[in-house]
Amino acid sequence: MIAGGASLIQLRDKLSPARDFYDSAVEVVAFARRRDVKVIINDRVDIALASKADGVHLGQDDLGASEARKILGPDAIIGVSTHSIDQFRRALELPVSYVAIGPVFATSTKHDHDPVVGLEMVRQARDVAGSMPIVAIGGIDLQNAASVLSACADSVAVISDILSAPDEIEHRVRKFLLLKRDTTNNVGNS
Ligand code: TZP
Ligand code: MG
Repeated sequence: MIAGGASLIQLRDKLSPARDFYDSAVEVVAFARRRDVKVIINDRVDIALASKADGVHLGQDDLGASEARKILGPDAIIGVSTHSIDQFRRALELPVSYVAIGPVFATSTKHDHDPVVGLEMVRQARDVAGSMPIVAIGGIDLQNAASVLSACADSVAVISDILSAPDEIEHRVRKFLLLKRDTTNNVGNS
């Protein structure tokens, strides 16, 4: 992913015991930092702190963003997932660095996910977000990413598309970034 140009990578591990997740985090953070790439840890503020990661990504049932901010400090990247426009609005009041919204499309990566929110909710989120960066997540692939970026998400968070062809991860990440560049140029020109 780094070779393809990713600049912010989330380490997600729902299965490993904490000490194994921590070991992976230490390794990933060291590798990424040497390449000037930021790493955030999914769900776990304790592992983010202990591994000196750049931040944490919080779900609705994880430790709250205010508590995470107190623990990780003012420079940490703290993001929160939201699944409705009400949750999104509430997240805007929190000390977060970005707000994620999803699942935008159907996904099989997260089995307990909330109902699909669709592109319309990404547009609604943009209307209320001000300068808060919006990360769209859930079922985003190279075919539909342009529509998500055109709905004015700032970023897309992608798992299955880039894992669908393990030999092509670098190539696919680069294609996502080209889509982002092209869409941003089009939006800027219109
Ligand atoms: N939260 C909402 S959808 C999702 C998460 C973590 C999974 C996104 O993965 P994929 O494979 O890109 O749909
Ligand atoms: Mg989570």
